[in-house]
Amino acid sequence: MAKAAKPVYSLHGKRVWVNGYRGMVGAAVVRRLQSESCTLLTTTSEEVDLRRQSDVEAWMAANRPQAVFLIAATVGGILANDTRPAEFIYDNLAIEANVIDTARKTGVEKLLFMGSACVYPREAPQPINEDCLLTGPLEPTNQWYAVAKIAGVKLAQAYRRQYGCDFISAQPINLFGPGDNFDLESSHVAAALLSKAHAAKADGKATFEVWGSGNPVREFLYVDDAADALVFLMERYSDELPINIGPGQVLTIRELAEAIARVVGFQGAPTFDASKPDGMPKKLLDSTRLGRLGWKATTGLEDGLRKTYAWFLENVA
Ligand code: GFB
Repeated sequence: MAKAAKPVYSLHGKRVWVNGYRGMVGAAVVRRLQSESCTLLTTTSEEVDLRRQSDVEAWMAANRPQAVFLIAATVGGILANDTRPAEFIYDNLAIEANVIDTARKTGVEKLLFMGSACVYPREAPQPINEDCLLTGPLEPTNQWYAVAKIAGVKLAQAYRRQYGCDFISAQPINLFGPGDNFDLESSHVAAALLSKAHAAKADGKATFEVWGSGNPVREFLYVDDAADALVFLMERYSDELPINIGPGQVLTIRELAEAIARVVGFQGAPTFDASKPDGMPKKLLDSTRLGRLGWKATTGLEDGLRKTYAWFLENVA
């Protein structure tokens, strides 16, 4: 692994705002920042509705964050994306525009906007590198969310160019981990299948249902690794090009379902519901640029799934 790039910004002694901290990623960033000597500021959507410009302006003027992790977003898995397009595009556009513009007005020193791997074209060459942004049509099931996230990347770039703000953006691949959403209608695949395999085992069933063909290929990153990468980038990256975050390993959804069955201790086999969408056929990020800066994921998939299942058993089941 490359030696870690020199820090370009220090969180030491800074007032650091992590929004969306009750979500899986925000909570993991808060956990990660506990080992940094900074003052943590957190907000939930009940405390500050980031879709309302006046609320954002009032909160930021009163609390004066110096560094911002812009994590808050309306998120969900393939079905939620496909069936709630207005929420996914409007909420995310409003959140990003309000926070980024107010960050400039209130003199925020550094802001990291969390994008998503779904910003890249459906037919992008694999592994997908950062230059593929806006080179082709998007995956239809999550185009609304993708358009909003692309706008966030562009906002960060525009504020760098016009105002010289040190705003950056990062694109993590599909995330999972403790604090994930396990609701079957709105969750992503890893949480959904952990929950379904658990229920099948508890009910003595022979199978659990997996949406689609099982053939899509995905890369998964454990959320605490993602949080570590976000903090790493906050301190060591300053450029207008968004930067990919992924461990570089892929598997099919069928293989994921089998790994989850092992972790849960479910003896049966998954079945596939072809009436449900597959979404993007393959999503693997080229994270070479991040690797060159000296960052690497450390949690293997099954290890991460085991930790996530332990959290599920304690908090949800
Ligand atoms: O995780 P997921 O919803 O997100 O689905 P995407 C990944 C794959 O798992 C798809 C399949 O091929 C799904 O059809 N899958 C199988 C399931 N069973 C299930 C299940 O029970 N629940 C879910 N949710 N999927 C997301 C975007 O796309 O990518 C998000 O929709 C986000 O907005 C994320 O950007 C990175 O990988 O298809």
